Amino acid sequence: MVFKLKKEKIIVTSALPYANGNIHLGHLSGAYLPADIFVRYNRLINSDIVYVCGSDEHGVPITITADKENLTPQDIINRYHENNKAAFEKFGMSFDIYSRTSIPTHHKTAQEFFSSYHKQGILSEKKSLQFYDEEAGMFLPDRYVEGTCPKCGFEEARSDECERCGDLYDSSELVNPKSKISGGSPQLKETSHWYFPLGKYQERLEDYIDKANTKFSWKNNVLQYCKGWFQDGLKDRAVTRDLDWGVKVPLNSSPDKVLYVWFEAVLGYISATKELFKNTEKPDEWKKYWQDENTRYIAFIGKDNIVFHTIIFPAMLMAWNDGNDDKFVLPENVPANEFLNFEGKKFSKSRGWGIDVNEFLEIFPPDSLRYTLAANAPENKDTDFQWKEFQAKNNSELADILGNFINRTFIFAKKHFDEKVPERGELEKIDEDMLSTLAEAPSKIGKLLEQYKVKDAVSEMMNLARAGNKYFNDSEPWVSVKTNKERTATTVNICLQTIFTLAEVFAPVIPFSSEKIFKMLNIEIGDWNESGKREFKVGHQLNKSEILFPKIEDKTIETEILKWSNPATFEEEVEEEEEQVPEITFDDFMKVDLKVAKIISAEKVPKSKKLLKLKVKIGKSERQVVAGVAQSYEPENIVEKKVVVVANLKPAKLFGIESQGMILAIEDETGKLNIVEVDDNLNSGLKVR
Ligand code: B3M
Ligand code: ZN
Repeated sequence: MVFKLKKEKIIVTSALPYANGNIHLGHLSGAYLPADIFVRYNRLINSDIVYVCGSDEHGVPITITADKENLTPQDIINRYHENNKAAFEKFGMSFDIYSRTSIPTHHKTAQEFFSSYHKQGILSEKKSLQFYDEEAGMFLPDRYVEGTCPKCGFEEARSDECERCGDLYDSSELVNPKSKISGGSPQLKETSHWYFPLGKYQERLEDYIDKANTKFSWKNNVLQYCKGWFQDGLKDRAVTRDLDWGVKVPLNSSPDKVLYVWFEAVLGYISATKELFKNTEKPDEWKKYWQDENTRYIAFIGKDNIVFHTIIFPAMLMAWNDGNDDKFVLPENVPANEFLNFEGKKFSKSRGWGIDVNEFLEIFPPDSLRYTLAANAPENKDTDFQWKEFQAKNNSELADILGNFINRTFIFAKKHFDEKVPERGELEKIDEDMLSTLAEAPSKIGKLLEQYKVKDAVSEMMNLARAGNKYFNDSEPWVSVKTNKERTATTVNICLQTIFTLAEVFAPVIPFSSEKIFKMLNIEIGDWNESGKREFKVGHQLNKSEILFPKIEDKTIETEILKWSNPATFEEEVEEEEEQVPEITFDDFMKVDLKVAKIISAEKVPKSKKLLKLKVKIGKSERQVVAGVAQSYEPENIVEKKVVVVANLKPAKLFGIESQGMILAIEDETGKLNIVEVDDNLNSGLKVR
């Protein structure tokens, strides 16, 4: 097919997976499949689009995996880069390039950015004390140090924060520090790092997000997340590390330092695009996709990567743009997804709870997985992958609706029309209705895809197949064939047209099957905008049909369930998950004394990010309550609110402050706490039950 490309250009990126483990279904459904569907659709509407991705190959986890296995980091990244590349390919990811951050093009690109900032005088060098592991010969990132909390004695406290009592302290106060890498006792040692002044960009970032949102409607989960960061205030970020694995800091004065992995990983999108064009006739072509103001940049990620793509990367690009003539575009949208869980629990690479994509695709066809994940995409909330549902999506939707419609049409065409497209007779209302449904479907589905509403788009696609089946049933060709063959011809003709349109609109989601359908129809995929209107010539020869979606047997699913649900592999995980909430009796419930209270004063608790010290009035009495809502409310915005308190909770000390009760709040999907508010005309002291 030859398309005339549109003028506007699009660059699409998906998060670069770390090359220290295999990707799992959760990754696919968050940052990869939605992007691939968007890209495939755009190619069909003639967009001039480039889609890049690759492995993120630096960072401490990779060196640790290497040490554990007695291999070099290079061995580790080679293994996982190849595994993941193969998995993506089997799954039908249509990257223009799957690059990697260990290549020279990437190192050079990242160093250029650092050097530009350094030259512009943006970066500052600051000294600090950090734990150094003599045995391992390295400075330890915070999460690799553990010790006893100076406050409460908790033995698994982190280097500057205790998970149990919430205290924040100086690393030098940690008692008995231990290195998680060597097990030895690390010493504090002075080091210096380069800092990027993120705070200075806050205003411009807020303005950028505001404008981008107004124009391109960002997802609410993404906006809320950014708002939280802005509320806390952006701070300087260290962009170098004391490590020997990574992109070297391009300064003679910092020979043993590398760039912080996140700082360079996001630049991997740019280096991947450079690499794509490197050995072509136009090696500078990458610039068109990054530095042309008519280029649209869309970054697909999972929710854990939001800050890096909406705040840090845009700030880095702004800083580059301030000092250089060739200016980069900023993301027009970052449609981050929530998480896909696996049978109710979080996927976890390290704990073996998940499904390896390569292995999965040895047993099941990629399109069945693509369809299931797309229909169940975690667009606005976490969703769950369940084996039984996967089987049902394949058997009752792909096979019974789409496959069955195609199959029965082909059987009729073969038996009664010699495998050729028959001529339509006079159209009846039912035919005209079906034809107009066909004509409308592609633009309706296209609009949804343009708004990143994959789930809704997929449901419209299947609805079109449902409409096809209904048309077939209502037309009763098995009756007309005996009495009025012209009617049968019309029905079969329109059913074949429907299959044609189905193959086109389903192409972004189930590309392998779509290709097979086009082969059966003996025609090529065309321009999406023509789809639903392009008509077969009368007498067009069809090819042999084949079964597109074999059913998945119970037996097969049971085996998989057993294989992936080995309790030993997720025991640890279970502990972390929500416990099964035990039933309580009415009397148990009545023991909780819930009262309406009015907040009369609020202040921040020094040194704590989470706590507010509140005074509340319950009837005539006053109480002090320490509440963990500081990340959701400013003290001045919470005063005067009428709330619900647990009034008979045993007093406890938090950060040394006594708390005499608890305020009810709702934790939303983003972890934000929303206080349960009571209508203002209800008096404080009233009982809640
Ligand atoms: N490698 C984290 C992850 O795999 C990180 C993404 C980088 S995107 C530039 O989730
Ligand atoms: Zn503690």
